[in-house]
Amino acid sequence: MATDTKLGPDATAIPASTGQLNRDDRVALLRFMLLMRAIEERAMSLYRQGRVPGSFYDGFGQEAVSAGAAFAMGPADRLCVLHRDLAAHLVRGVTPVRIFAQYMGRAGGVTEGREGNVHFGDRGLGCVGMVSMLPDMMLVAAGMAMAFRMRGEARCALTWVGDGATSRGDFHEAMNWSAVQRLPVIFVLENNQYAYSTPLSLQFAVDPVERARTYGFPGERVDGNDVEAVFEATRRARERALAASGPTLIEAVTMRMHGHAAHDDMRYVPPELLSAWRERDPIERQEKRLSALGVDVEALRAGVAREVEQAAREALEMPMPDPAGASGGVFCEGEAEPLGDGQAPWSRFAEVSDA
Ligand SMILES: Cc1ncc(C[n+]2csc(CCOP(=O)(O)OP(=O)(O)O)c2C)c(N)n1
Ligand SMILES: [Mg+2]
Repeated sequence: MATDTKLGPDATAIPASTGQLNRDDRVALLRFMLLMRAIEERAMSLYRQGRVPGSFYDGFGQEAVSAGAAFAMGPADRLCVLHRDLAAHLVRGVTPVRIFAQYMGRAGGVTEGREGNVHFGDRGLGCVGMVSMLPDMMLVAAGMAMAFRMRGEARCALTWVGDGATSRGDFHEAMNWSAVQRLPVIFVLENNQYAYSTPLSLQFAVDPVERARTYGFPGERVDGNDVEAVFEATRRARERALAASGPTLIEAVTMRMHGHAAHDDMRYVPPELLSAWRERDPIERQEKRLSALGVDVEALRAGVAREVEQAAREALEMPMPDPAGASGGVFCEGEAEPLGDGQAPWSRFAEVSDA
């Protein structure tokens, strides 16, 4: 992964834009974004054919936010992945075929057919399935971070949160509690200019980075369409978290280039706004960077297209789940993890607050 990587033979040709990413990492970031886009485009056509039930949500134009942030996290960290963050699942190792199977409600999907939408996460790969109520994943992430601290583990939790969700009460509770407890948690605010049809101007009067500061921890705004910038900001936030310096809010500024979901024609978005953002497409930007380094971007694209088509075909061949297994995987089977050192939780909280 991205940390502690060895520089490859062409390292001298790589501009020192990040200091942390080698050539392979940078290609990997592009590949995850290409995969996300190709999977979502194919899944959208499956939705239109009636093969994906319910609705369909995508993150077209926002690929850098999930790819860059997830890439900066370590294997033991935990990620709460939202509805426009498909690349995060891919970075953690969920295969495209499992994702197609998930959308189509097949037995081979991540939830084994119990859910046919975006509320999924493979815990074995460090992803927690999305709670639909927004932004409750912030509280889940804060809770996990608190558990890591109580057990004395060097791990942190990250969640994405939409701009619209920042106006909910739970957002403020999560921000405040994380600050007071100096939790090892990272909030990546995916500012895509809209919450359904509500524009930013109707959402908040104080900018989100300022809000973080007023709660007592740093907020950093980054270009959310620059995958390497998102990676860098997340890497720094993770270092803070692991150094027991507490939470960070990263505001990744981007644009929702499609409707809220497949049913939404987004007539309420001014066309000139969309065309301005089209010029800043995160994939094209990373492709330009890598082409300048001699990477064969066309070959990469073609490989991704083949892989995605193959995955879609395989998923279409998969059976539907056995209804008899519907209630499986709902409750914890096996023992819960112990706290670790036998200390009463509240004494540990007191220590943290005094630190
Ligand atoms: C508490 C709550 N209210 C309403 C919804 C329905 N809903 C799902 S996504 C969404 C828009 C959220 O906007 P934002 O937070 O900006 O995220 P985006 O969809 O733009 O990524 C809404 C209203 C919900 N999931 N949870
Ligand atoms: Mg939004």
